Amino acid sequence: LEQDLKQALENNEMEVWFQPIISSKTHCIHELEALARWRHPTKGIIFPDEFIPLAEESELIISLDRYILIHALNALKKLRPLISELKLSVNFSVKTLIQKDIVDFLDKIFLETDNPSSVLNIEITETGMTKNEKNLIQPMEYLTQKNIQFYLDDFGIGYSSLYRLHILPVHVLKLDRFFTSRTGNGYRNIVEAIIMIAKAMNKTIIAEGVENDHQYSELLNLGCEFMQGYYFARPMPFTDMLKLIKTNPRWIPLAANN
Ligand code: G
Ligand code: MN
Repeated sequence: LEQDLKQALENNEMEVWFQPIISSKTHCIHELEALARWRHPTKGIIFPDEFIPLAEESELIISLDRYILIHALNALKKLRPLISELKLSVNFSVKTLIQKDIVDFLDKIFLETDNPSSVLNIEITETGMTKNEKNLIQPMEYLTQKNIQFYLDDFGIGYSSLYRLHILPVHVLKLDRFFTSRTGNGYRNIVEAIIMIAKAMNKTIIAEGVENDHQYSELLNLGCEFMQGYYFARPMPFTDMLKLIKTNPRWIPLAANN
């Protein structure tokens, strides 16, 4: 599979799909998350949970992250005339972020794709952070000065160190789908506490994996400002995203893509 994956990048089998992140109250599109999808010649669409862990074991993850970033920024350039301040979230491995040439690489890509650096949010997970904590601070602070924001992905199920939240320039916590799906199931207090911690630390919360009306209203009542999930829209290829934005320039009709 690893050899397959290397070839997939060379043969452009890797696609970027987009899922909107929605403002809870207005249902306006706040930004888009870029998600990797592998269109395998014989196996069909393969989801990232099947190939990211593998890619993480090698240096392949760096090429993959960079590939997704370039393709997503090219797509964003085409969408920005429709929603002028539209932003993009891209998932990065810690490995990708601590590459020595990361700043030069990003500068070059912003120039080539004709996007300002401020359009980009970088999502990172806590996996791999413990080993590389010290090496992370410098690139994160430098990129923050270029108005790139950092999101902590899958928050609540990993290490979720409050100390780390304090020392790293993280702007947003993405509440893991695990909690979103259990708001009515004994986890409401934890979700409420996470939202309070975020507010106290001056960070924004995005709830991932919102799938139904019940989860939506619970999270809204708990003060969660932004949401993402099948309830609003599924991840979709660029052409579908373009169509959706053209017909609904600012807001997402509920279950537009279900
Ligand atoms: O690790 P990260 O949180 O970036 O992964 C996001 C993944 O979750 C994507 O592959 C995406 O397709 C999937 N996803 C997005 N919204 C939902 C949802 O509402 N329900 C479920 N089950 N999965 C979702
Ligand atoms: Mn993510």
